[in-house]
Amino acid sequence: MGILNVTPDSFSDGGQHDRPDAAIAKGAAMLAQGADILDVGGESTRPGSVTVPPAEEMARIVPVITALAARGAVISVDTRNAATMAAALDAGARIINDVSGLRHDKAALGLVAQRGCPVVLMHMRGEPGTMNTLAQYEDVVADVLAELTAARDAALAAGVKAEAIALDPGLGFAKVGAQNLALLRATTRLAALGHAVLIGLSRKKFIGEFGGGAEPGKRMPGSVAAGLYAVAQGAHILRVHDVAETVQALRVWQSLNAGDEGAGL
Ligand code: HH2
Repeated sequence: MGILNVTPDSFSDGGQHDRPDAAIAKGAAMLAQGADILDVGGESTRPGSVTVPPAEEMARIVPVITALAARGAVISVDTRNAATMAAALDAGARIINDVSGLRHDKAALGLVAQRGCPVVLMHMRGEPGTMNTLAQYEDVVADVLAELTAARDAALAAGVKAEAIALDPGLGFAKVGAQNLALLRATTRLAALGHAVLIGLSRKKFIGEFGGGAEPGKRMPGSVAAGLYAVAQGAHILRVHDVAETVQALRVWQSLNAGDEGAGL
C-alpha cells in the first residue's frame, strides 16, 4: 500500500504533492513501482496535527481519487469522516482506512456496513492532538488487542462482514518508543484474530529512535527492515512511502523463502 498524502502538513511527505496533478503523478509512479493499493488521505493525523473540515478534505482528495481510479488503481481512502468516505467511494475508492477504527464519526459504522466495502480498523486513543498523552498501558499488547477487538465487534454488530475487516495496531498512535516494538513483535497474535493485518510504520518516529536518530526522510532502510520483520510475523499489507524499495526487499525475501529454484544450481 503506497501512501499518497494530499496534504500540506504530513510529517514526512507533507506539501510534496498537495496539488492534484502532482498527487496523480505520484500515485501513478507508485503503481508502476509495484504498489497494489494507493492510500489517499487529505488530513494529516500526525501527533498534534490540526483537524481538517470534511469539505476541505474532500476537495483535496476527490479529484485525485477520480483520476487514479480511472486508471484502474485500487484505492483506499484514509479518513475519519463518514461524508468523506461516501464521497471517496463515489469517486472510485474501494477500501476505507479509518485511523479511529470507525469511532470518530457516528455515521461511519453504518455507512461502511451499507456500502459493503472492505475497511481497515486501526487502533488509537483520543485524537491526534492528544493521543500521545494516552500512551499508558497495563500491558500494551493485551490492551491494544482488547481495544481493537472491541472496535471489530462494533463493526460486526453494525453489519460489516468479518472478511471485509483488516486490523492495524496503529504504530505511533498513542504509542511511544518501545511500545511500538512490542506491538510489532506481537503481529502473530494480532493475525490470530483471523483478519488481514495492516502495518503502518513507514518513516515513523520510533524508526528514527531505534535507528540512530535519522530524520523522517532518511528512515527508509529502517522502515524496510521493520516491514520485512512484520511480514515474517504474519502481516499482510504494509503501508509505505518508499514503494520501489519495499517491493524490491519483499521480492528478494520471498525468493529466499520460496527456495524453489530447482536442482543443479
Ligand atoms: N499512519 C498514518 C496515517 N494513516 N493508517 C493506517 N491504517 N495505519 C497507519 O499506521 C497510519 C494510517 C500516519 O502516517 P502518514 O500518513 O505518513 O502521516 P500523516 O498522518 O502526517 O499524514
